[in-house]
Amino acid sequence: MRFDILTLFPDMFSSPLRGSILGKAIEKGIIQIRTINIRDFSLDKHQVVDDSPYGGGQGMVMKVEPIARAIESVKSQNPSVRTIYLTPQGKPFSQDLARKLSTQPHLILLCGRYEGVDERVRELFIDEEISIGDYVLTGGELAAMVLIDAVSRLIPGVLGSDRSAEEDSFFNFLLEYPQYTRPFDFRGRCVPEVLLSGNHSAIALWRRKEALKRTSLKRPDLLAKANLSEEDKTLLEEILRGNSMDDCGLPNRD
Ligand code: 4FV
Repeated sequence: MRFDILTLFPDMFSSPLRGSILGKAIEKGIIQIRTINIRDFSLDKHQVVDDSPYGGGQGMVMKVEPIARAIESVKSQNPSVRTIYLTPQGKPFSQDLARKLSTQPHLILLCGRYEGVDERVRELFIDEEISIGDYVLTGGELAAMVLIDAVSRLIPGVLGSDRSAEEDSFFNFLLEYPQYTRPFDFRGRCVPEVLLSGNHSAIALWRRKEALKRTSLKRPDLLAKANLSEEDKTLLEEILRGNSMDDCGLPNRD
């Protein structure tokens, strides 16, 4: 998968995308990331890329021409590339949307700055607007990195085993079950015995129950979207009846 990132700050992408899993995926050629400096497409002798808003008001607006040329420079190589604009006005980013985007071979990510882009950029060039959350950033770059990270790890070969993406939180709209590793007992807090039982069906049941419990406590809104089996519904009733102890005989903290 290829990402062409249109930005005024290409250096912001150097380290975050070079470390760890994404860095290896880039080395393996599974994903390609290219940053394109919008300023390079300004024909203005001072390479101006922003201007004051018509009608007055705060801040500056990104000019349409440099962005248009930058997008068309990519489209001249691949006319079918989809262009995404990261903006608070966009569709809320989600695991589901990440999964959909991970099927695309090539994406342009437009990172806004200042008060945003001239409206004609939207009208003429943007296929999809995506927001990473209801708050205002200084620029779309961090949002683009979030999107690249969440999408890339769903591409086969990026994560150690593709199975791990299937066990993600939100994979089927449930939060992930509690994870434990050594030591067994930390300051009197023990690892649930079932996890050491070797009984895989009992472990799977415990994990399912914990995922349901956690989701019903922390994100009940997700339960409505989760495709719950009949067994899940029975487990949920048990959970809502609320009678479970932890393995040190202590009442469950959560
Ligand atoms: C944003 C978000 C975001 C708005 C003004 C950039 C900033 C500045 N992008 N999800 N939330 N963008 O706050 O994607 O141009």
